[in-house]
Amino acid sequence: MITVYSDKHRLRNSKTELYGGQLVEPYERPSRAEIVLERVKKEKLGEIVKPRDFGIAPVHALHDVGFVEFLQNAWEEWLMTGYKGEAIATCWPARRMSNRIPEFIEGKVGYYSMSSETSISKGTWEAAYVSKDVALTGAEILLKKENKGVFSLCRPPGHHASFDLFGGYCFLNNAAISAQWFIDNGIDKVCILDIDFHHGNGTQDIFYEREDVLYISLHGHPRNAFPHFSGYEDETGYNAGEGTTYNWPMIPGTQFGRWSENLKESFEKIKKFDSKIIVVSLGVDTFENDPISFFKLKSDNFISIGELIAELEIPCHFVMEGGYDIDEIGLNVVNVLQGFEG
Ligand code: SP5
Ligand code: ZN
Repeated sequence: MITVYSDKHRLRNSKTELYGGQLVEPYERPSRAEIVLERVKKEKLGEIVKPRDFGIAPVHALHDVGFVEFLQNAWEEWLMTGYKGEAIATCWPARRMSNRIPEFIEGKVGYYSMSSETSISKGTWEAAYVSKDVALTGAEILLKKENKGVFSLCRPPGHHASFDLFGGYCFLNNAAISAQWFIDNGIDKVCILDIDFHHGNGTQDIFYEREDVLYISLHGHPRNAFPHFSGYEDETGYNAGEGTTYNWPMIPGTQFGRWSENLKESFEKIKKFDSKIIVVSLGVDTFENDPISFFKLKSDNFISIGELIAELEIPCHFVMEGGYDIDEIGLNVVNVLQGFEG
């Protein structure tokens, strides 16, 4: 399987994450991608290719122009205030408040974010920009070369990023941008299968009213898990998109038995929808040792996940999302890909 990778992900190297009331070293750190890449090489998964520049148009196809401009300028604007730390949101348009866009950067950071653990720092935009090129290059390879599967080693991740919101370590929604690219290149229906531990609120939101993109997510129940305000079972789509969103929230301690039952059930939805391509939002934070999550999947289970997905016999674009146990992230990710290849 071809892996798309750029070392420009290192430009996303924020020093702070707001976690449990402290500023800690971010869980979403550069070594994550390095270790996955090492494993890809060690296991001789296949060729490693660099992304090409697809420009900004595919970003504007799904994200708000003002939001994109904000991401581009946020760090410079934050520096100009004289603040000593990284850009962290502290104030939001919460219930019954005004939705007008503020002028001052502190207000804009709140306006354009869905959570505050994710700091914006120097290089964040540049890395996010290349991450979407990694996803788009992977999409192009899958379509043009008629591969059965391609792996886009995106970093930073994307599935929490919505039309005009960043957060959850995400800035641009790589999986969504890739799905839209498939649609724009002649694939009339695309399924996004999100197996990251967290609900992909951004992806769901972007396609919530669309009938051409099926969004399916297996994740920690929002009662207990981030992003807390999205991912309930009764979120099923709206208007034309009614019935094209499926959520499988699961309780703390969930093991592979229950998890894989839900995966198999989601396959029935995928078969019915009959899409020609699946974008897999591939997070391995479902792993038992993940430091911020609460499922109990074991490393071998990730092989089974790949094998199960392969049974669908639909070309898959694997897009890297979360996974924070640095020691085993390479093993777990490549297990999925090798399981898929059989
Ligand atoms: C892409 C992705 O996986 N993003 C995840 C962002 C999670 N951010 C908030 C984490 C809060 C974790 N609280 C965990 C409590 C564990 N004891
Ligand atoms: Zn996650």
